[in-house]
Amino acid sequence: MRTRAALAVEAGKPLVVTEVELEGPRAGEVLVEVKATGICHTDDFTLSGADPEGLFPAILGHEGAGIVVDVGPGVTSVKKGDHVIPLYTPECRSCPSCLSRKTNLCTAIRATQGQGLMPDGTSRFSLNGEKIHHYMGCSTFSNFTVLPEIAVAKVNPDAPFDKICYIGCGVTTGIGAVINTAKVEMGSTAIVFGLGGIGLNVIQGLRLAGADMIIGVDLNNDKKHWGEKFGMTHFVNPKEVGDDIVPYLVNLTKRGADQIGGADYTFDCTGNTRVMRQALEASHRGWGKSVIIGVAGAGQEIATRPFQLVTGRTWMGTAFGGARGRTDVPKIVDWYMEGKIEIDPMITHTMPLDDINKGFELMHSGESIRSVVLY
Ligand code: NAD
Ligand code: AHE
Ligand code: ZN
Repeated sequence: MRTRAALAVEAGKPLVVTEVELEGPRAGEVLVEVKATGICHTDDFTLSGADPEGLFPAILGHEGAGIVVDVGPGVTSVKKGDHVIPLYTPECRSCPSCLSRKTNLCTAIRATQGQGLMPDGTSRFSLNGEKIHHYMGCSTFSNFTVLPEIAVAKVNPDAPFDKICYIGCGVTTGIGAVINTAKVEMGSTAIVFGLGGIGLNVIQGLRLAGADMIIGVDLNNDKKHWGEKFGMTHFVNPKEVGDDIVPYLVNLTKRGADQIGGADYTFDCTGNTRVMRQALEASHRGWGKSVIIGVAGAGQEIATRPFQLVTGRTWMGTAFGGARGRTDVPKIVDWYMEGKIEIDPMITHTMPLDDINKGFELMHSGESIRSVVLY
């Protein structure tokens, strides 16, 4: 079949909206009509050329929601008409990682996914006979896409596509980082660096978990009212604090008789390696946990004095908020439907596929929290 898609032709160039060829689902695969897709900073990161796994030409997009319109031989867990969210972290439930119960990082198809291919090592997308790469196993910047059965979560059919697409990455990553990865307890203190589409979901996750003090850090003062909307109690703009933000944050979080500062939990949602170090060093001596969510470009490295770890801080990271997609994503959709979590206000802009590049511009200018493309 032919489908309309936004094609990433080469790094650093705007996407080109065009018709491409899409082959139907093979064994164990499903064809999904994508109804809506968010634009995540990671799409921008890959399009910029900074992603060591970035391949071109490709169809980017990994934050979608849609309907199963066809299934290949042997598919048993979903059928035509089911509403689904594509999963860039699949859940096969039989690989050593899934069976370990220690990680959400299913390894069943990770190797081919990283090569922009389906599990059988081929692509379903092409243009004039030339192969187009899949992206993060999802390629939701195409109106129709093919996914492995293990990479779709079946969700409540009453849930609106234009909102729940965000659960395909941002919402789950932010809330999951708090609940699954950091395991934040009631009464905790926390610092969130970067109040964009991910950081605000970390904040709403912290509110859900019952954190007492939730400090948001962003270079953009417009993010103050955004953070406050979802539970932030204090806002800090590093540009207004001076050279080193760490002593400032440690002082702000001083509690208890010994007056040792530092937050119980800190989260990097910027992808900036300097900020990652600040986040670690602003966590509490003895027990602070610092979670890296942001994705850094090829060749970048993190650094700190080992003494920071010797004195009891833990540096950790999370992908997709530690969520097991087929198990956890339907539950998060239900939380949204039950009013337990907010999504609507964070979707600040919607647009047709033809205007997808506008969504990237809004991200760069800091005007949007999330832009969603509606097919
Ligand atoms: P975004 O562009 O919406 O938000 C980034 C925010 O960080 C902006 O508000 C910006 O002003 C702020 N910021 C930038 N530099 C800063 C600095 N030096 N100090 C303080 N604030 C700063 O991006 P997003 O969609 O929220 O994504 C955030 C990061 O998370 C990206 O690196 C993205 O690739 C990554 N990400 C990771 C996962 C995962 O599973 N680990 C999932 C989704 C996104
Ligand atoms: N390909 C990059 C890393 C990109 C990355 O870390 N991706 C996250 C999801 S970001 C979603 O917006 C992820 O899931 N990582 C785990 C994985 O298996 O890819 C690189 O540096 O090579
Ligand atoms: Zn993402």
